[in-house]
Amino acid sequence: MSIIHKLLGAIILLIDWLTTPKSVRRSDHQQTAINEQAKALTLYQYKACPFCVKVRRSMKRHALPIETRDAKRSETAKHELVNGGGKLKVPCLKIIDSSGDVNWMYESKAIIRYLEERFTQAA
Ligand SMILES: N[C@@H](CCC(=O)N[C@@H](CS)C(=O)NCC(=O)O)C(=O)O
Repeated sequence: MSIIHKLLGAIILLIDWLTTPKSVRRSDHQQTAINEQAKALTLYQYKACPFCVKVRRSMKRHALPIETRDAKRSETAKHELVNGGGKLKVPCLKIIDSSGDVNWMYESKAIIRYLEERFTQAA
C-alpha cells in the first residue's frame, strides 16, 4: 500500500472518529430485540474504506451491534466473502433471513437503505 493510501486512510479514520454520530436510544426491551436481529447480519469490510465507514456510521446511528469482519486483514473473512458473495468487494452485508436463506448485499447505498428501512421504525 502506498504512503498516500495509508495517509488517506488515516485521515478518513480520524474524521470518522472526530465526528462519530450519536446512537439512537431505545428502551432496554427494544434494544434487546434489535440485538437479536443483528445476530443474523455480518458486515464484510475494510477498516479505512470510505464506503465501509459510511455503513459503520449508519450502524452506529441506529445502534446496531452488527459483527464486522475485515476482508483485508483476515484470509478467512476474505474467503467467506468471495465464496459466499461471489466477489471481493466491500462493504458487503451478509443477511440470514428467518428461513435461514443467505443474501449477500453489496453497495454501501443499498446497505444503508436496507438498515434504515429495517431499523428506523423499530427505534
Ligand atoms: N460503489 C461501491 C464501491 C465499493 C468499493 O469500491 N470498495 C472498494 C474498497 S474502498 C473495494 O472493495 N475494492 C475491491 C478490492 O479492494 O479488492 C459502494 O458504494 O459500496
